[in-house]
Amino acid sequence: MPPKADLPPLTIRAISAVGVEVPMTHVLGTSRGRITKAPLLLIDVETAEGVTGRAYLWSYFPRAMIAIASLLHEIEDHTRGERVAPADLWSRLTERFALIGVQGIVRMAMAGFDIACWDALAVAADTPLVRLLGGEPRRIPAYNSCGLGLMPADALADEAGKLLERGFRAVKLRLGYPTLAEDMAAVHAVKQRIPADVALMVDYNQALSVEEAVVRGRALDREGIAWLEEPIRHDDYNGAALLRRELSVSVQIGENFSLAAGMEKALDANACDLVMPDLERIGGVSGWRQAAALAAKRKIKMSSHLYPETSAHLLAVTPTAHFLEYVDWADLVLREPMQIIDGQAVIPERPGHGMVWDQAAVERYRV
Ligand code: SMN
Ligand code: MG
Repeated sequence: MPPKADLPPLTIRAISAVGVEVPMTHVLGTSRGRITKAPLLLIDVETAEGVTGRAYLWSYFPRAMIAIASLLHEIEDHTRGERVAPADLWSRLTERFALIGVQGIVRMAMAGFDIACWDALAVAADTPLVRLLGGEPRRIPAYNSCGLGLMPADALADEAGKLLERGFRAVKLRLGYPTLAEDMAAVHAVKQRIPADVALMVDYNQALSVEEAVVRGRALDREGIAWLEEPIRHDDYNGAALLRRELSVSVQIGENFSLAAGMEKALDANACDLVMPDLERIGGVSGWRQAAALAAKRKIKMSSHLYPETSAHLLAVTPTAHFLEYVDWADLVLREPMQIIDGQAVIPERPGHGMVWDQAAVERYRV
C-alpha cells in the first residue's frame, strides 16, 4: 500500500446514488424472510479530476436505500473539495457523525463512500485495486451462496446440482426450519446431490436459542459440515463461545460485526472459529484492512460476506484468507460481471475493483 503522498491526487466533487431492484436467479429463503429481488444502491463518487469511483451497497430493504442515499448527501456536503485519502476522510466523517453514531446505516453509507474512494484511487493509478493494496491478482476459492433457501427437499437437491456449474466445490444451505428433523432432511437432500468432497456450509441467520443450537449443532456435528453460521443472535458472544465448547463443527460469524472493533470484541470473547466480515458493516475497504490485520494477529481464517467483486481483491491481500462468498446479485447491472473459473473467483485486470454499471440495465431496474 503506497504512502499517502504517493496516492493519486484526487479531489471529491460529487456523490450520486441510484437504487435498483434486480431480480435474483435463485430466490434467497432465509429463516428471516424470503428475498426475490436484490435491493442495490449504486454509488458514484466523482472527482474534480474526472475519475469516478464506484461501489454498491446491499440495502436489505428497498426503502433503506432512500435513507442511505440521503446520508450520502450529508457525506458529500462534508467532503466536497477534500483530497481522496480514505483514512483521513473516515476520521473526518467519524467526527462529523459522532452525535448520531457511526452505526447502522450511517456506517453503511460511510462504507459505500470508502469503497468508491478506494476504487477511484486505483482507477486513477490505472491498476487493479489488489495491486494498489500491495498484492497481485490471483484466483480466490469461492463457495456458491446463491439459493439453497428454505424450501422442499426435492427442490433443494435440484438447485444444489445447478450450483455446482462453473466448477464450484462448496455451497451454502440456509437452515432454521421449525424442527430439527426438517433441518436434517434439508441437509441430507443436498448431501445426496453433491459429491462427497464438495464443502457444505450451513447458515441459520440467528434463528436459534443457545439451547436449541446445542441440540441442532450436535446433530450437524455428525454431518461433516464445513461451518455453522450465525446459529444464534449475532451479538450473543457468550452464547457463541459456549457453542464452540460444546460442538465440534466450526462456528462462523461476522456478517454483523460492526467495524473492526466489533470483530475484536467477538474474538476477545472466543465467540467463533472463523470470521466473515461484511464490507458495508466492517467499514468498507479501510475497515476490512483493519479486520484482516486483526484476523492475522489472532490466526483466524477470514472469509467475505457478499460483495464478491470487491471482496476478491481484498481476500487476495488478507493473510488468513479462507473463502469468498459468491453471489450473482449484481451481475445484471454490471458491464462485466464477475467471472468464476473452476469454482474460483477471477480478479480482473481492469483498473479499480473492475465494476462499471451497465446504464441501460440500471434504467430498467431503477426504483
Ligand atoms: C445473507 C442474509 C441476508 C442477505 C444476504 C445474505 C446470509 C449470507 O446471511 O450469509 O449469505
Ligand atoms: Mg449469513
